[in-house]
Amino acid sequence: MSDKTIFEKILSGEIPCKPVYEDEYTLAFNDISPQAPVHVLVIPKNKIINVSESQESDIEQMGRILFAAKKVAEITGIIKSGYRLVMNNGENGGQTVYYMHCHVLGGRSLSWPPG
Ligand code: DGP
Repeated sequence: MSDKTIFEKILSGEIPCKPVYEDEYTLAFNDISPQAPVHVLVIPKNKIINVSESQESDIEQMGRILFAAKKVAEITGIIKSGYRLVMNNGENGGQTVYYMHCHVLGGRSLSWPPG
């Protein structure tokens, strides 16, 4: 039985996806269940489970995720209007896929605080 997460299957090409943005370190693609007009996920190409499990050696990779999120905001046209970056972490944080991902949400006014 495979214990690969869905995002590892996307990275390996096992599950097809149309990238919104891709570089040497990251891949960004539309969320399957969009919560806003723009809802893109940015994942690192090297596995990190979440912020809690991250190591000092992951620092550059995590910075790359944020920079890729900015690229996604440019590509999707929300860079000027504003957007939200979310990283759900662990059970109470609402993380369902245990492979680090940054939600890029925009295209409408987002409320605060989150539920
Ligand atoms: P989180 O709750 O933060 O772990 O978010 C996981 C997100 O992943 C959730 O918004 C739905 C999305 N997702 C789950 N499975 C798939 C998939 O197969 N394809 C895509 N594109 N997104 C997925």
